[in-house]
Amino acid sequence: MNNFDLYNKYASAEAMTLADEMRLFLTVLSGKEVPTDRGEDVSSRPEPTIDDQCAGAISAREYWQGLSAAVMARMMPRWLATKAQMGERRRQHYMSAEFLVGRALLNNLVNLDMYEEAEAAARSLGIDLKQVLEAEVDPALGNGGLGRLAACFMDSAATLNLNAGGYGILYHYGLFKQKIVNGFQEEHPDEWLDMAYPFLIEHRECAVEVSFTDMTVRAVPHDLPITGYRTNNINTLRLWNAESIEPFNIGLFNAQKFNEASAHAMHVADICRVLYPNDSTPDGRALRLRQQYFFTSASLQDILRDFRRKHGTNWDLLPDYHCIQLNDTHPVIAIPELMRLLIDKHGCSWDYAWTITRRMFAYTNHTTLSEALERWDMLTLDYLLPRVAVICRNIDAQFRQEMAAANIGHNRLNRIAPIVNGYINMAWLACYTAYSINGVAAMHTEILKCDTLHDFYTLWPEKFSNKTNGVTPRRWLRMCNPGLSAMITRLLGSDAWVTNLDLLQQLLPFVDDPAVQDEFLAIKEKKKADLADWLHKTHNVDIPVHGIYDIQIKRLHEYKRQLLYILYVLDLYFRIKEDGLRLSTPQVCIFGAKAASGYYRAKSIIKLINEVSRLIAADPLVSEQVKVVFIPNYNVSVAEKLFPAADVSEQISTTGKEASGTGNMKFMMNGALTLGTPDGANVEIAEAAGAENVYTFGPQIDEMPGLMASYNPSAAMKATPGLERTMNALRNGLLNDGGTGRFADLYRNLVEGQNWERPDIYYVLGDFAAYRAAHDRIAADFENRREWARRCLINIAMSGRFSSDRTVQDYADEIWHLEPHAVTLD
Ligand code: 26Q
Repeated sequence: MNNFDLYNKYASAEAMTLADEMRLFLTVLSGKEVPTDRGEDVSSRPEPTIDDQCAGAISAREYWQGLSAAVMARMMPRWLATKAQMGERRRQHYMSAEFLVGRALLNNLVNLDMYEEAEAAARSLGIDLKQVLEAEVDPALGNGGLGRLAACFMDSAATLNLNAGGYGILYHYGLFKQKIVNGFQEEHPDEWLDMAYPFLIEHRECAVEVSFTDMTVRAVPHDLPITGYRTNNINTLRLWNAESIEPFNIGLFNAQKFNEASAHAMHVADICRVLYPNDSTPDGRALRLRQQYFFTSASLQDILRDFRRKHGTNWDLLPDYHCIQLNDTHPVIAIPELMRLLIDKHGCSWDYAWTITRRMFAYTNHTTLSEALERWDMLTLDYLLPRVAVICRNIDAQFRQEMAAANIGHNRLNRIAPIVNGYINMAWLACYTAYSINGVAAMHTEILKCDTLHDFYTLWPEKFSNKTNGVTPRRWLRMCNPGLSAMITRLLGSDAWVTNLDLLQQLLPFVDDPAVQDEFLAIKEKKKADLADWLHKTHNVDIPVHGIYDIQIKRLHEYKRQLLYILYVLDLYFRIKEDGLRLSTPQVCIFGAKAASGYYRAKSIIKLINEVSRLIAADPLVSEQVKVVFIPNYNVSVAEKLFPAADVSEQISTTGKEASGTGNMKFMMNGALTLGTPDGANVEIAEAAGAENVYTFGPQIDEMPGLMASYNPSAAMKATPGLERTMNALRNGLLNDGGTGRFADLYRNLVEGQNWERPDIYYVLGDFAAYRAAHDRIAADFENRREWARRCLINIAMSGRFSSDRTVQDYADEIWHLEPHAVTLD
């Protein structure tokens, strides 16, 4: 019996209490006897030792498993009703290599209005619900903003009653689990699936086959239910797992060739092992291409099968019933694959297939960094997927013909044709084929139109639109900040804001009220205390509760400039130690970031943050005013503890480089003030909150080209008082990089340039003075607590437009053309 049958059985059984259901699943899944409430205080139950667990004691994670299974059983009738009622309707599919969904249990309890019931059920079995929730391990299915955006969109689509689903990959170890050893990042496999994950249901009967030159793989779907807030609609995120058709070669095995017997199955399993294998080698690149083709081909086969069952072979109706949003270039290989399936499997002509394909796809761009625009060597494609390669060449030839007919010059053609110099550019392929192209913040879309995708914009301006990102207020406010949520609900007289975030503007009449300001400050203080407590318990790190919590959390990248922040802190160290500066309020500088495993300089920056932290901790005078904390293994559940505790939101990318940012929006909703460059969505945040309620520094986007052309970092360093002293600490031995030369490399890269590269291409030293001045203004402004609170409250009140409900509604209206349907239960 698989999970699905199990859940259905209990779903259809007579009404049981949640506690009974939880007990039942707990018994079945753990094979242990479940104790009942003995009237003890459950809030501080110690986690049983492994020995005790072997002897029958139940771990918090087992309780989590039992409760999650019980919640799944409760969801089944709605999930089945959604599938039944949405079956004949137009459907949108979000294809993405990442879905950073985060923990599922609390999210579902809140959405289904089951929190209190679950609290009581847990208590009756002798455990505290909070402990159960903390035992959940994050699914490791994404790495950064693009993956989290996909998860927020799933949440909003379900809440808005839209018939929208997701397709992705079931990574077994996700990205990696980050440990910090001696200040250095270490990567370890993230075994999030080590224990059965109750929210996934395998649908073996829906498996399809995906073929490469050297292997045919069975793609088995695993479905994750996506609940909406207080609605019956439950959408589906379908994640594909790769299996070998033959688990091992029995002939080889019987010939004692044990390794060889399993080698093929291992190669197949590699497809789903990790997110973004190191792509610095050709083998790594080929594996990434395999992943992309694997999940997009399986998903298209799934869509076509569904269509054929309902509408037969009337393929020109396909775009009326299905549309596909491509989350960046990662799933763009779906375009030639749909052509292949329509032509080779379903007998369509090229022209017929092309007309259909062009009406199916919409493309979202998430970056203007040229190194992140994916290009594949046609030789790799020829080897792995020869038929797809032929189709790509045909598309390229067709594009060139169309352009020649439109008198597009040769030079321009060779800039924008899908295949140039033996490489296929997936963004160009998407721009040619998709009926819609969008950027993720107003400024980003302008850069696409004027620069990155300018040629396509002149050809097809009507394809382009902006869809500024958003984040789900359920997870990022209602769930992670119950105290603030309760205050908002009380002041507004209703909790309607949870699904209509623009209502937060009704907070405006209260922002000048000292009682409300004080209440906000008390809620913030409590969240800081919670964070400090958690850091103490889990990482043995102590931070002052009464500090300015100044937080930078995001993937580590040079353009995001964690280096600027840590250099500022190092500079602060010298100002306190040598210049007699005294801070009225301690500054707590918090970092969280994973660096791609092959990204050398990003890893150097992590080491530097940890060394500056150590330097300061060892100095009594400075350490009572400044604390630097690098939180290992930053992920969604850690983020949920950080956003509510923040005073200052660090959004300091080099202007023009951050497409949007979404952490900036989560900080704003939780009442932190943005310290940022006029980049990405920061611009819109400043517009919404008012320039006086954010700290913007640095040049405007149109000033950047001129500044960079004449930029001399060494001169900037010398012209900025104190900066030379700070920079020299990177190379005079004050900071210890373990003899690796990493800090000297950072210095050279900023000041001198190396390997024919210009120095400091991200303008760190150029922005340093303005950034430091902004920090100094913050330190002064923070002292006026009520005025500070007033500005935080204005930020919260004006954060409504950054709800992903607004974003998804815009996609639904302007790109997907979807009408809502509220599922009914009989
Ligand atoms: C590309 C080629 C080879 C290997 C890996 C990649 C790769 C992998 C992941 C390229 C990009 C990504 C992820 C990008 C990402 O997360 N972008 C962020 O998307 C957010 C949502 O739109 C924006 O808010 C951020 O500004 C943007 O950086």
